[in-house]
Amino acid sequence: MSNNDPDFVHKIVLLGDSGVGKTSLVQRYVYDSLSPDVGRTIGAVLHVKKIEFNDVVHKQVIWDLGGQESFSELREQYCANSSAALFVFDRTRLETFQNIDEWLTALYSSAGKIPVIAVENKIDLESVITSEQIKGMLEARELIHLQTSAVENTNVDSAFRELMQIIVSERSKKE
Ligand SMILES: Nc1nc2c(ncn2[C@@H]2O[C@H](COP(=O)(O)OP(=O)(O)OP(=O)(O)O)[C@@H](O)[C@H]2O)c(=O)[nH]1
Ligand SMILES: [Mg+2]
Repeated sequence: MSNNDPDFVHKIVLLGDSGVGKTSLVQRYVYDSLSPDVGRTIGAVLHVKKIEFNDVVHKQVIWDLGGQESFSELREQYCANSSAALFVFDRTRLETFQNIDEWLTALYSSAGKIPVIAVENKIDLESVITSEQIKGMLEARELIHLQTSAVENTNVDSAFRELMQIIVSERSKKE
């Protein structure tokens, strides 16, 4: 196997309401760029990134789902066979956080109870959600919480790396 052939392939899915910044986070992470006018994602878009992690090459197949309600029937199909997910919410819109169970239900019903990181995006802007609200909701659902800004490129790589770390440790538990 050449150095560039992946040893492992993981499907990662990005979930969350329309406009929370899923596409912006993926653009940052995969292409190291940001276009302010990406537009709403229609259906879902697939991206691929290879990363080296603990001296092993991992291929991340990243599904960026369109958050609009009209795509809700497709969600479960897109979530099938995922290894892990990022649930993204926008700290300037409370409802994007309150809709968490709608997203988790769709995810878990098709992929099983896979690891999820809750990503509080747009930390370059003022928040309307209290840290108590976030803590309460996420602790009850046993989700890790990370804060990102796709615009300022804060923590974006770390979010995907942390997810890889979880995937790898879950895999080793099963072996
Ligand atoms: N200030 C700020 N704006 C952001 C950030 N991330 C994304 N945005 C902006 O939020 C808007 C929506 O971002 P998208 O990445 O298209 O959101 P999405 O979640 O992919 O939306 P759908 O494809 O409709 O589900 C865009 O105008 C982005 O530039 C951020 O971290 N900070
Ligand atoms: Mg999008």
